Amino acid sequence: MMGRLHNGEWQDVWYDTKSTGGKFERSTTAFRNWITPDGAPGPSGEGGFPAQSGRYHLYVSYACPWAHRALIFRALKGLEAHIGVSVVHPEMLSEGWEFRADFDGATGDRLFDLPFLRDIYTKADPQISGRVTVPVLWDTERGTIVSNESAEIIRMLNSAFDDLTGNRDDYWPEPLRSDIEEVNERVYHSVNNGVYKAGFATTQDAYDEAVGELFDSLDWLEARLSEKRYLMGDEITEADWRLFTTLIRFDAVYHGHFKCNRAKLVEYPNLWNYTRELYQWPGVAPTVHFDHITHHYHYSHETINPHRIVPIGPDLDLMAPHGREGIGQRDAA
Ligand SMILES: N[C@@H](CCC(=O)N[C@@H](CS)C(=O)NCC(=O)O)C(=O)O
Repeated sequence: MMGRLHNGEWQDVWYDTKSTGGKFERSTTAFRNWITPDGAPGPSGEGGFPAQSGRYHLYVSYACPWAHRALIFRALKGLEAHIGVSVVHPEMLSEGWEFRADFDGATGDRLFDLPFLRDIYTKADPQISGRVTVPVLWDTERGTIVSNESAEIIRMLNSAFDDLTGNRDDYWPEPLRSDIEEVNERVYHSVNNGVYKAGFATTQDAYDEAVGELFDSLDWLEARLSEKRYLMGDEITEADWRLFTTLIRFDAVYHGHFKCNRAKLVEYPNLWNYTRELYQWPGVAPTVHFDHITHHYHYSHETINPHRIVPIGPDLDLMAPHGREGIGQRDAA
């Protein structure tokens, strides 16, 4: 199974849920610096990471919902020509994420041709301890990791490169920030991470708690989206993109593999239409790779699916008209 780094050495261990009563707990992230327009320090970490074309590189998995956020923001903000990408192989096994390229879309390590993602972490810090996760935002000039926290990477991409690209679309608008944070908080704990808590639970109680909170939140979101076109109203924000990366994976992996099966996403009219609208948003569909998504989860989690059988479905019609145009308009009138 997968592992972690301890003082720069690879250890092959699965998540420890014994110490937490069968509950899955996601560990905190190590690199918390920020790219800013002029290299001034951001809200955490140190400065010295100015926005420059061609300087930064994103390491992602197409399977991973957290890495997917970063890929979406790279597309929405027109950063494809400015930030390169390397895509790991969807199988995350005893060596952790690998740069094998024998899967359609897996690129290998485009910067250093290293075999494993952990080699990027030890390049940044030879003594590092912790999990080796995607996404990773790499600085080619200083030869280190700027950040491996997707929530912060998307905020950098949202604005740091605006002078360079001229794209001033803002998914983190000042007047909505506290409302966005409030929704993010619930969505993170009960939905984005909630599906993992359900899937990785090793006691019935831990599963019951996670899956209960998950579906309470999906009901709440369904009601909210029956009145608002987007989570904050008429304007699409980061809150929507953070929710989207979980919803798009829901029926393909979380419903079956993670036992989140009280209902399917397609059974929620508003959530399903909303997911299709976001999927159809310019630039977004090419960031969604169901082959990587389906293969990764079913193949990598031996404790859940020991025979690594990758299921056949479902067949989702994501390009069907979403019909969301009129939602929320009555209130505005
Ligand atoms: N806080 C991180 C979490 C990223 C994360 O957990 N990524 C998963 C893939 S979906 C991973 O790389 N897991 C490997 C591991 O935990 O060892 C973020 O949002 O950027």
